[in-house]
This record gives sequence, C-alpha cells and structure tokens, in this order.
Amino acid sequence: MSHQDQAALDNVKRALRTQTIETPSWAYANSGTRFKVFAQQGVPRDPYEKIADAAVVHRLTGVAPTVALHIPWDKVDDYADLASYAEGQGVALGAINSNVFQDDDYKLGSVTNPDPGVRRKAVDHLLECVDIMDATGSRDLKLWFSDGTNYPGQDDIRARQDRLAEALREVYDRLGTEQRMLLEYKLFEPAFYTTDVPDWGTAYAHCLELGPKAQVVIDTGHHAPGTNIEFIVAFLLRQGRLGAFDFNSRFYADDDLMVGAADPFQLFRIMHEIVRADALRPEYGIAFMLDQCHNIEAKIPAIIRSVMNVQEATAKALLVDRESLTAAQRSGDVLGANAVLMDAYNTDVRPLLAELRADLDLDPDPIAAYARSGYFEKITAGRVGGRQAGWGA
Ligand code: LRH
Ligand code: MN
Repeated sequence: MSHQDQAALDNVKRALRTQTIETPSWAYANSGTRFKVFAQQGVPRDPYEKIADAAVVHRLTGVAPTVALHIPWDKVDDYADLASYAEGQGVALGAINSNVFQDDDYKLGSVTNPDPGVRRKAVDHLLECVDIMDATGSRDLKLWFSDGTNYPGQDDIRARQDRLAEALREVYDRLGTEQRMLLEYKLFEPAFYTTDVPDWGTAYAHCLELGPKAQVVIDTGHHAPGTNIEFIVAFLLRQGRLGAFDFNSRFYADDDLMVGAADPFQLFRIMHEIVRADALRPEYGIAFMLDQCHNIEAKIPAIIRSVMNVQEATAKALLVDRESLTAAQRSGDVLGANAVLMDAYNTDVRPLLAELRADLDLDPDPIAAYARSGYFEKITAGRVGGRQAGWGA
C-alpha cells in the first residue's frame, strides 16, 4: 500500500473516531405494529434500564455516547438523577422527543387542533419538554407531529398551518441560547389525507420563519417511495438547516428497520453528501440519531449492527477519491464520475473498521463481543417482574 494510501486511510480513521451516533431509548423497549407487539425477554422496564442497555452499545462500539429520550415514555421524577445515572454508565442524555400523538384529546390534532384548549395542552407539553432539557442538559428538542386530516374538507389546511406556526413560535421563544428545535416531517401516517408537516419543504419554511435555532430532521423512513433523500440532504446543508437525522431503513413505508439494512447504497449516498459538505465533524452540529423499532429481532444486537452500518457507509464515503471525482464531474465524464463513487462504495471497509476498533481497545467484532459478554443472559435473569417498557409508557 502506497504512502498516500496509508495516509488516506489514517485520515479516514481519524474522521471515523469523531463520529457519534445517538441511540433511541424506545428502540430498547417493546415495539410492534397495529397487528401485534411481540414482547421480548430482558426488555427494560424503565428509563434507567434503557440507558444501561444503551451504555452497552457505546462500550462495544465506542461511537454511541448519547441516548435520545421520549416523553412521557421516559418520564421520571428526577431528570437530573437520570442524567447523572447516565453519566455513571458512560453515556449522556441526548435529544428530548415530545409526544403529542397518543392522547385522546389529539384525535383531530395537537398544536393544529381546531380547539384552542387542546392546542394549549399540546404547547404546554412541548414547553415541559424544554424544562426537561434544562434538567438533562440536552441541546435538542425534537418535534414530530402526527397532526393531519383523513378526509378532504375535514379542516382548513391554511388555518392549521397558522396554528402550527403560532405554537412553534411560542416554543421557539422559550428555548435557551444553546438549545435547538429540530422539526421532523413525515409524508403520512397516522393521517391519510393531509399531514401538517408532510415534507422537507414545509419543515424548512417553518424553520426559516422561526429563526436559526430551528433546524430540520430527516427521518429516512418518512418520504414517498423513490424520493432522492441525498438531494434533500445536500439542499438543507447548503441552507444551513440540516439539524439531524433519524436513521432507519424501509422497503415500503415507515418500516423503522435497521438503518442500512434495506438500502445500504442510499445510506452511502447520504453520507457522501455529508462528507462532501465536511459536515461529519461534531462541531458542524448535525445529530446523527437512530430511530428504529426492533419488533422481531434481538434489540441490542440490532442497534449495534445499525451503528456499524452507519460507520461502514461513512467509511466508504470518506474513501471517495474527491479529486478524481471533481475532475471527472467538471470534464463531463459521466461514467468516470460514477465509477469513482462506485469504487468507494464497493470497497470492503470492514477490515478498516475492525482496525479502528482495535485502535480504540475495542473488540473488532462488537456483535460477537456482545454475545460473549453474557449481558443478555444477565438482563433476562435479572429483569423479572414489573412491566416491560414500550410505546405505552
Ligand atoms: C414518527 C417518529 C418520530 C418519533 C417516533 C418514535 O414516526 O419517526 O421521530 O417520535 O417515530
Ligand atoms: Mn423519526
């Protein structure tokens, strides 16, 4: 291997060392579909046990130092105590996710509901989430609204946008100087005619209206089939409004499968735009988060695998020969340019990542290390009684 090649690999490893991936507390708990939620052995019964599982993922991968919380699923009496427990486990509390999609009052919407009393209740929950951020030291408030309508005429599309903007404004003005609002969009579900934040353009427009602390979240499962997500990534990066990712993958709709499982090439193309914009650096400020549901597969290994999938896509993106790519692009060499990208994508980066883990005194194979750790046996034996956590709190 030539000297440059080694230098290039060292650069890639250096960049990979700075990467962090936030895991979601709810992915450690039971989840499912409207048809069935399959309970699993050893599932956490409270936020403390979720954080303990997340800490195992960080100990084995070295790149998952924060855990996103979801309120009220992760409601506790003392958030400062939860934060210091997390610290004791070697992780920190990340984004605070609001939940205005599970209360009967929100049938016709939360912040967009025709009833001002319901809107007030929803905004108060969002403000409570900011209070929780103050207690946990979290930077990000992540907002996803299930709000929408099911039939034409059900409500006034324009008026709902006015209500949404008013609510977002009140919450935005409550944010602390270092705090951000991350607005997530989703094409449909649970609403099936209009969704009030259905696409990146709507989220982006509301963020522009609010101010610089409002950024867009791209959940990779929230687009119409065939959507070119990396275009949205490149565009929002150019506008300085890409705040975060909710990584997962899907074959059809919001399947919330392991990121990189259904479409590893798409994940690579997304990370290619991130690397091209030099946006992988932590100081750039993008939160790389997972948002997944492990309905039938073992949860902790699935999250470890997901973290590894993001690392692999990132390593391949970092290996793109940018000089050759730019030269081919500038000279209109279509096939040449595509070949440069495919060379990187078709590079087996697993040895490089195993080497990186060894450099970090980690087992080169985190999945095997987890199986050997006896952690699953420990939680299966230890977590008896009580109520397993899920989407019901
Ligand atoms: C909505 C969503 C949102 C979370 C929820 C768990 O589909 O992606 O990010 O609140 O999943
Ligand atoms: Mn999401």
